[in-house]
Amino acid sequence: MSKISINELNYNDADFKARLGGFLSMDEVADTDLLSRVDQILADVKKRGDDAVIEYTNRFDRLNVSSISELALKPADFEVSFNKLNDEEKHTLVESAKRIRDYHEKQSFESFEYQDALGNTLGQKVTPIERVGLYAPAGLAPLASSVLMNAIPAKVAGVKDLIMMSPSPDGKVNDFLLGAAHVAQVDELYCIGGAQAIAAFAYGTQSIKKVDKITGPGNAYVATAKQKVFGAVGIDMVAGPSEILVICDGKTDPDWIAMDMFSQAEHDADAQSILVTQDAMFAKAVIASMEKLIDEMPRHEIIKQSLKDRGLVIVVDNDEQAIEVGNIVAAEHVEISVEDTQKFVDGIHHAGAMFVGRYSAEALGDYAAGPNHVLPTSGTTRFSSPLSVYDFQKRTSIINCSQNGAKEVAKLAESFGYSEGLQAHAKSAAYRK
Ligand code: HSO
Ligand code: ZN
Repeated sequence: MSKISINELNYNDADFKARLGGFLSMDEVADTDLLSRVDQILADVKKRGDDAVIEYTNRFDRLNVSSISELALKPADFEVSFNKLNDEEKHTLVESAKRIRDYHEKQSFESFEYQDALGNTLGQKVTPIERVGLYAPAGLAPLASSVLMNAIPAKVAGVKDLIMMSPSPDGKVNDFLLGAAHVAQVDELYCIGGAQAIAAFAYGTQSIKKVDKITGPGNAYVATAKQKVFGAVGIDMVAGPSEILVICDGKTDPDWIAMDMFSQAEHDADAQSILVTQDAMFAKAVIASMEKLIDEMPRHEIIKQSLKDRGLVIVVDNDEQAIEVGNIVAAEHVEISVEDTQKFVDGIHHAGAMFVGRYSAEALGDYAAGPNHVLPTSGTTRFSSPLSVYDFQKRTSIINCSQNGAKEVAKLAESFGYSEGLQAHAKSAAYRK
């Protein structure tokens, strides 16, 4: 009896693109119950502040606190958590953080200024966002790597106050997660989770100052709350389930490819792993590897479910078809496990991150290669980019006209004002002629 069930497609199937499209879209079932509970929590925290946050936290995390200060941790507290880690854990956090910092230091918008021919000075002033809220889920798989991936670009951008919220169910904190907060130089942490954390970030309370932007992953409550508070504050992105598309020429060890597919599938049952290859025998070999390796996986149930519902093995005839499929899927992660990688790097235009060559497993990038692992999902790579230093900066335009330089610009503006029927604009400009 086979343990793995995965969907198989061939580029030459008559209805190939329609079937592929069917696997890519997820049915969006609006959970009206969840939506109204989130609405209620947001409204309640907005109205009652600290008291509401304390009540929800006590109820959902089974605590018994009477003030926000009992939920607050300072950098010295996360340092205590860091010091409890063993040497390997400490090294992992410190070295990964260093690599992530090195990469992100290459990013950032630059301020500039130039003089036009008329003698006006025009420019752009870059300013970091002042106060950022970073959410980190606790629960089954607290992702310390996500703390690094969110906090480091914020700090590189120059964010002054980086406030983290993460729940402490039954009063338990995760030392590895807090250790990551220490390494990433988080400024303050509240043990608050769920929609109540997002509400406190967005609206502020008597004890918690509101932030300007919220980033970081979370469960359905957190994700929904983030979408709803957008406008009052900025948010990073609306993340869907994680995806990987692996293109392989059949010459990589099938165990490696099977494990790369598993690494995506183990995130959750909605995650998607897709293999594209010209070698039908290799496709079979990867499935055989999956059969062999699945029992070793503690999260085998999630993996099997994900592969069954959303996993795909696609056989194509040539590189061009593989590239076309890559561009249709527009995946969050694209692994290019082939000899001649450049053709694929050049040909695939829609991908959150590319993992080039047989040694670049997605897992390396998830944790420690350097680039950010917060990536656009669900085909949004067509128009958006990985989380970066740019997301924690904003730009202000500078317009500094001299008396002489203003004259010509004012004539244009005056004329524009009349054409748009905006008299005051036209006159205001004309005074400067
Ligand atoms: N693959 C996830 C990131 C992650 N993986 C965190 C493990 N931990 C989204 O890119
Ligand atoms: Zn991952």
